[in-house]
Amino acid sequence: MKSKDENKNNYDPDWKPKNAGSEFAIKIVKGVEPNMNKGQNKITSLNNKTINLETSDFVKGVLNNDRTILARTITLIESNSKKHNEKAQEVLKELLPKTGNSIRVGITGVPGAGKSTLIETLGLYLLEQGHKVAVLTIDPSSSVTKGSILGDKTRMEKLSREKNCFIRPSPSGGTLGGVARKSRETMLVCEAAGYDVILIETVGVGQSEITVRSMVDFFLLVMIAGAGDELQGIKKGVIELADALLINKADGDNETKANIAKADYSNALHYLMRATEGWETRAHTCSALTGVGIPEIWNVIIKFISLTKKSSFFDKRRKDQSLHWVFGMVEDKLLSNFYNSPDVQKNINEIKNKILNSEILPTTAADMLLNIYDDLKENK
Ligand SMILES: Nc1nc2c(ncn2[C@@H]2O[C@H](COP(=O)(O)OP(=O)(O)OP(=O)(O)O)[C@@H](O)[C@H]2O)c(=O)[nH]1
Ligand SMILES: [Mg+2]
Repeated sequence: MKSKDENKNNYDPDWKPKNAGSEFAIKIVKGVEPNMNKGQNKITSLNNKTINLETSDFVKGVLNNDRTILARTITLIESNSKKHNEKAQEVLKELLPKTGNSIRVGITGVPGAGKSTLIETLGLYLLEQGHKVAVLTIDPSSSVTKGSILGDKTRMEKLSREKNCFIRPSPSGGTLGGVARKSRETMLVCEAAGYDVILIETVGVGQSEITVRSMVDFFLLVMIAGAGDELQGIKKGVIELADALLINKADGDNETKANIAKADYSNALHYLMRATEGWETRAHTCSALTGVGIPEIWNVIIKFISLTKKSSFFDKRRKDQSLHWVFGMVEDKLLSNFYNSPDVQKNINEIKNKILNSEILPTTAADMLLNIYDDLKENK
């Protein structure tokens, strides 16, 4: 609530304690509107232009791989404004026939395993081979830590200067579902712009690798020798998502250890489920720092793509992924409608308290909340 003594330029914050007296001295000072005509604020003026561009301008710009328009299209996708999202959907609809022609590779592994360094080295190698490479990262925690994004920018320094490479860090904030939806759409836009290899980095510490697995053709798990499975947080389930294990940092004193780890994992893999029908997941070694083993891992990926295309598992997986995507969006929308509905918001705290005080059963509470939501629907 703004206080009565609010004036045009400053007012009390919403979180001011109820009974605070004059000793509560914090005021919010209103920002100054940027002067858009003079283009003093780049972001606002960019947004302003974004709104003014026609759908056909976006579509043409992306298809011509105009990097500025490509970046603006992605900004539309990532925006939380309804207006921007509607525009983004119009653009995507036009671009859809031009999408799908890339090799989509997910790269996961614990923090520090060398994912970004690998992407830099592999990316440069792919550019030499004539590919166009887009790099996306999925990090739902980035809005809090900001750490890995900063790190990635410096670690992909050479790659980021290449004209046939486009790097886009994770959209910040929001739920993993929301971040993933945006990244999926960004991936499609990059494909329409002619990028034929999409590399998606995610930190392998939780749910995000399952999300990335559901977006890519090939899933690579980057590991380091000698850290111990426990330390690496690698669960059997994560290994079972992978199409290849890559033991990185096989250089200097570490090379022997990496080879031992490779043999250990190769044995273990015999007893695990395969991520992809008809494909045997194997362990490999590389050094992202020196480049040793990088062409070899790319050959593994090429072999995988050609084999799964032949067996039509490639198409089947992509179709399944589309379905997964659609229902994921439905679930996200339903959940946000539920939690944002005014009646649910009005009652949810009271119901929570009743559960905590053992006044009602959890099942009753769930019914109550769903009924409140239903009532709201009927009144509409
Ligand atoms: N010796 C050696 N060091 C490496 C290699 N690859 C990466 N490193 C180093 O390991 C550290 C972490 O590398 P990153 O590429 O940032 O690792 P990451 O997995 O992307 O880390 P997060 O993004 O923080 O999860 C850096 O200091 C790299 O220089 C390698 O092949 N050999
Ligand atoms: Mg990284």
